[in-house]
Amino acid sequence: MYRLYNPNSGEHFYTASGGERDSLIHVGWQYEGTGWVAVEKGDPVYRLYNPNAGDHHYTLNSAERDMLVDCGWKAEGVGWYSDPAKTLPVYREYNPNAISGAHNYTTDLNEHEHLINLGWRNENIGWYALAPGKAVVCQGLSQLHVSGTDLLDENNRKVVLQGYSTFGLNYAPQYVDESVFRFLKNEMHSQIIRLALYTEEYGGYCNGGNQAQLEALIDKGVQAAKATGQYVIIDWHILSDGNPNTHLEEAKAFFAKMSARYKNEKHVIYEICNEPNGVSWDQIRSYAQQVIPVIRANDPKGIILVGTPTWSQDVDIAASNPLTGVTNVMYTLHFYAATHKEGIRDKLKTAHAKGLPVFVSEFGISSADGNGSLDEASGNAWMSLLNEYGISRVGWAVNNKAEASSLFLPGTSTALSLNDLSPSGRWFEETYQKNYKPLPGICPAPDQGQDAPSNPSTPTTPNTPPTQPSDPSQSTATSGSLRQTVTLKNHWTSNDQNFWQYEIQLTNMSSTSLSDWMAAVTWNQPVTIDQSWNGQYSINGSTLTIRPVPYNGTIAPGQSLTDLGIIVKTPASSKNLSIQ
Ligand code: IDC
Repeated sequence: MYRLYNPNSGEHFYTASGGERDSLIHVGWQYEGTGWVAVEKGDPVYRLYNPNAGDHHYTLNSAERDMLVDCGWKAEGVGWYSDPAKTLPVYREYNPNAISGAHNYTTDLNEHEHLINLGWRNENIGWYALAPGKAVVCQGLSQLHVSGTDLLDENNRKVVLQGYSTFGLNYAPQYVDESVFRFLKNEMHSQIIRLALYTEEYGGYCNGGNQAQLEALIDKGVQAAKATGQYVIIDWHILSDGNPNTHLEEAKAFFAKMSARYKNEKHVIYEICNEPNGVSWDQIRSYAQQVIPVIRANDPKGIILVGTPTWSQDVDIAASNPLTGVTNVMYTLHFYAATHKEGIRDKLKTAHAKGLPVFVSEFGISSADGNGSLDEASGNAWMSLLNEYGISRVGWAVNNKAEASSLFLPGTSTALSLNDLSPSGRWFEETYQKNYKPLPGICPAPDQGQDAPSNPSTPTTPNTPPTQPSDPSQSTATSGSLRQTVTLKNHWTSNDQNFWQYEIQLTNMSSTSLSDWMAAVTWNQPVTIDQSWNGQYSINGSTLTIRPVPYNGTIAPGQSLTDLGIIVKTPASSKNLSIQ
């Protein structure tokens, strides 16, 4: 049974069909080897599909199948067979926080127990297998390539990278360090680090900087990125030297050296001019047409990023006359959200419509000068568009300078913690956490997953499915076709009592209408009701039962009741109320 993973919904899916496997891989599912070996004939395991949640469910129990069909699930026939000799149990667990991908199935007892410790519900044995499966491990960083407007990995899966730019290597070399890069990856959800090598600024590569030292720092950064599993950009950071041709010869010599050194490193990306300014696209184009062949002479594949006019804003102009005869090239767009808004987004829309591959190799939510006030709303509007187009993004900058775009607060050291984050750093951490898409890694070809396990008694270790972080102020549960979401909206103390206000949302997940519904909420301790609305509420100890009032007794298919709510009280000493 092939096992596949959908990084968008978190669902694992199992199929015996190689054709179905391949078509799912083609649309972005990750191949994870085999889940188990099934018998060819035995007890049927039914496969069902929930068109609302986009989720599959599998069961041996025909009564459970029929009940789900009544609730609107689609029966998809027999998925596979369970071994009547009960050779090897396939355990089933349920994640109460997930809407889709809520079940996991495994023959590995360790995985089963691990998930239960993480808060999954034990649903015991789903069915029986003949032998364990064989997980494939996808690891390492895949060589990327450009296709249309997209960045794809070696398995042609779409990749959207997010990460951070160092500050100028000449100014802040101390952040080029494996421990810092590890912090950015583990705590700030980074997958790519940009090494900003200023050319003309004080102490830059073409302005008195110690070139050997700067190159050693780049090498340290390239190695640290690799050691922490991140891509890395070598950024020729022109800025006050607005015309890239000013240092054309130095750029050619530099990229000849870099590409010779890193031609076999799949994680290295070259950015040949940060922010051209006061110069036409024709001049930048001519520069690029000379520097790119220098890189290609050594490294035929590495991604190359090319700056665009007006501090890398005019992607629309580049799109009207892109480079020719080059491959794996993308064009950069930079924005600082407090300054650059709809007008620059329109340029991106124009460029995207013309098929220009765009990479946001630098951005911030401060003003264009890297300082001033932050505009998170504008930053969020930018994120939606980048997400819609699947454009990779790199934030400015890993530093503790007293300016708004620094990720870390002034005075903090390089022994970083999340307490060191500036307001901009906090926005990046939260935004990147929300948008995180795991890197797929280099996966063995599917056929290798067909091998019979060499030692059937050794349990395989399939990748652990993602657990949705449980939000203590919200709880979601589904019972039959009713999904309930209970959200803590407010909490206050008055007259020596704690008051907790909840909003309750009920959704009919089925395709038939639901009447005489009943919902229940259980807390970790007894509560009493202070106020309630739009339902009949009764408390028994720590359990609340909700039944309809005359005007909301029926919920149409797919519809929600959103106006139910309650305020409950606990004694002053009971400060930790949580939903079970
Ligand atoms: C800025 C730094 C600032 C420094 C200046 C010149 O934040 O402390 O004084 O460079 O060395 C860019 C550039 C990037 C700028 C950044 C903020 O690529 O080098 O860094 N910015 O001004 N483009 C738009 C904004």
